[in-house]
Amino acid sequence: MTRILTVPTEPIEGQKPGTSGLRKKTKVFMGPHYLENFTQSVFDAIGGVQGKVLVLGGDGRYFNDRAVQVILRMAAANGAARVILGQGGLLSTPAASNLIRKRKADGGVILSASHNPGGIDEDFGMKFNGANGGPAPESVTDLIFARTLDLSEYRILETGDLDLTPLGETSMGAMVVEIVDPVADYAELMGQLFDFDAIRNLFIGGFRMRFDAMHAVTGPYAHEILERILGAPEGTVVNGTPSPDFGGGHPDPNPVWADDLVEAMFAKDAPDFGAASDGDGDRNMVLGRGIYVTPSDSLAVLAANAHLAPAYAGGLSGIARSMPTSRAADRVAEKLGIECHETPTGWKFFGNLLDAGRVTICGEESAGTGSDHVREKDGLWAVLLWLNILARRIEPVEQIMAAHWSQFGRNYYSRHDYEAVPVERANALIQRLRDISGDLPGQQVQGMEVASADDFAYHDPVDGSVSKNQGIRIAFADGSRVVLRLSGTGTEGATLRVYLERYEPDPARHDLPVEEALAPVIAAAEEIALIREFTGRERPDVTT
Ligand code: VG1
Ligand code: CO
Repeated sequence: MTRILTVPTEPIEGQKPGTSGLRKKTKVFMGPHYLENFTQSVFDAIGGVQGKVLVLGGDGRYFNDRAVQVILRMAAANGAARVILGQGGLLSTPAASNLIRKRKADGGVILSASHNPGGIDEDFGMKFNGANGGPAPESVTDLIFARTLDLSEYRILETGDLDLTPLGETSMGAMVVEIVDPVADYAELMGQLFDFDAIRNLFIGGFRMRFDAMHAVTGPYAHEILERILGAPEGTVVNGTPSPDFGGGHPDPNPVWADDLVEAMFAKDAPDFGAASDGDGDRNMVLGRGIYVTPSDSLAVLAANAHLAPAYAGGLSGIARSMPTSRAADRVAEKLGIECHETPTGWKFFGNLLDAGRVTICGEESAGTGSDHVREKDGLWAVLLWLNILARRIEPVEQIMAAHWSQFGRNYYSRHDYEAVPVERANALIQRLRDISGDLPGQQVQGMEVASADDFAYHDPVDGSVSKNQGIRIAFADGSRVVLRLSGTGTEGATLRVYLERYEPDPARHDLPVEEALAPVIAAAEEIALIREFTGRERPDVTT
């Protein structure tokens, strides 16, 4: 017997989606009505789910399994026709995006706090993607938030748990639940985009790779695609079994949290290629033997070489990058004579450009790259595009980077994060920069002249919407740049991100240590923004 319950509730404060969905401490999400309120608000904000088809899955972190049961019961009680669920409640973010598009679903719910650690004392998250497979735009997240503030009841089916294991159709009340292999459709899509034969031959030729899935959701995808389909030797994928707390680690593919991989790639017997992905599989880190490729450079190199992969052989329509991402990709767009767009941080801002066919490849400095094949950034996609390029160019990564820099110049780049800063102090730092930005142009700082300074506002060229206060940009006359913004994904205090960039055209100066190349820019950021004074910190917590 199943029965629809209408449960009275009250608005819960703070359910405002950030850069990528709602992220909170797991215990907050587990609190009374918390998940239920947010889920009902999402359903209401999109005009209800009566008769609709939804995709559902998550990155397998602690509480994923429980949350899936609640969302299924609420979808059924709200009249959804069908939920397409990843087996075991698992789906990587790009795989969910693909399923929404492929199955023409009305949208999807992805349970993840991405690169944030998982566990009962760590983080949980939930995001909603629309029918194009992409993260809900601000217009929708604003409606969701507004609904959380006047919600008075939610609907949920009174029924037992569903077994999430058997593939195929089952039902919950009047709703069909279709449990699908989380990997199959995604692997098929990758096979359509890339030259799998060329990559297979690369591995047959003895090419060695190490892929670190960081105990997160891409493990099963990487085992299947890299080892089983492409023939990389077993053991290529490490940390490939998803665990609810990501093995106690931080599933963030950067040189700090994936230091094991960095060590392996800088060792004497290092493999030819190294890569890692994050909690929900949308980020990637790429390394060659003895070289780390910054995400901003990776975007530029992928764009410059994408034509070597079948899906992009006809060329790219345009490139988009998030504002703090280095301007290396802009130089590639210029050479290719294609559109180049600068958008606010967060993948949701790429959706309109991709839907309109104005850009093919997008990227973010935070290790996200993707294309118009889905509407999310896609970690394994980036790794496979790199492999496709390596299979065609037969050159070490280091050589590919050197050639790229000598052709386009090098954008030295680094990001400094100050975590868990008191919110008022972080806000005060940004507010002060807003106030003084008008006076900065023309000033000399550390021997560099400020060319422009503003608080970035994005005017979406497709739907005309405007997104203000997206971060302080300070550009110098020599091509250097400092960007400062506050994170929208943290769950404790404020995280100040300082993005540092310096352009170096001279190939004789492309081998400098990054900190050395950026020294004047780092000093200029401090001089202008008074970071030490406002944060009370001597140095950043994380440098990537
Ligand atoms: C961070 C990154 C941003 C990324 C977002 C979601 O946001 O900077 O580039 O889109 O995380 O990625 P913020 O607001 O903390 O800087 V994921 O892989 O965490 O969904
Ligand atoms: Co992610």
